[in-house]
Amino acid sequence: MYKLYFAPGSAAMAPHAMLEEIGAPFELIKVDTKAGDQHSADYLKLNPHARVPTLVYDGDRVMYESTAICLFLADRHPNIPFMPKSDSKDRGLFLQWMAYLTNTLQESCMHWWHSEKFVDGDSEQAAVKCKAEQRTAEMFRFLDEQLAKSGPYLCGSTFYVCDYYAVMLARWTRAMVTPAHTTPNVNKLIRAVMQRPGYARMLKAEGIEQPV
Ligand SMILES: N[C@@H](CCC(=O)N[C@@H](CS)C(=O)NCC(=O)O)C(=O)O
Repeated sequence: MYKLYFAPGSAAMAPHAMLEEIGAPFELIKVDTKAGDQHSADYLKLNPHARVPTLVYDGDRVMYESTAICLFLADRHPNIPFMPKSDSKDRGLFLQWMAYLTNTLQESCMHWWHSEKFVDGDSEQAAVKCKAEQRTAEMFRFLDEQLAKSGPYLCGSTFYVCDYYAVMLARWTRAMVTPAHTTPNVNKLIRAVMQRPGYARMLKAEGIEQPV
């Protein structure tokens, strides 16, 4: 039995979609981040950074960081090929995308969503947000070109969990000037990923929609 602490539309989307697909029993525990529940004493014992997602597994084992949870679940449930095997030709590219998505693209989105965490002052925050919006759009344009050359998935013809991760981040751009779903090949990727039962069930369970 897994327990996934999540907030709707958060970085929990990708591991949540995996759990929906894996079929192992899991419990979803909603953390009301708008109300500040991530700062409660009980939650901080699980995740001292006051963020979601957090995964509890094997009774009392705890881990956080969305990408790490995705890789962990992919390792544990090889019945669904969420990640290429270590000797697969796709392995290097897959790891590249997981790292790029989490530490570059996700971070750029975070600057847009939470400019107040990076600088003080209204005009400074507006400047950070403006730059983050440009950088995020550039990165999605780059991904779009990659997909045009060697899609429909990030590693070519095979879906892996990096595609869940990219589509989760695409949703985070929905209120930006150039949302990711308006680039044609990212749009195709979103549509393909939404056909997967896990992603569709995750959207429903979280009560959110994915713009296409
Ligand atoms: N690097 C972390 C980032 C997690 C993160 O920032 N989660 C956001 C929601 S997407 C959160 O919990 N925000 C609450 C807050 O900042 O107070 C991960 O990928 O798991």
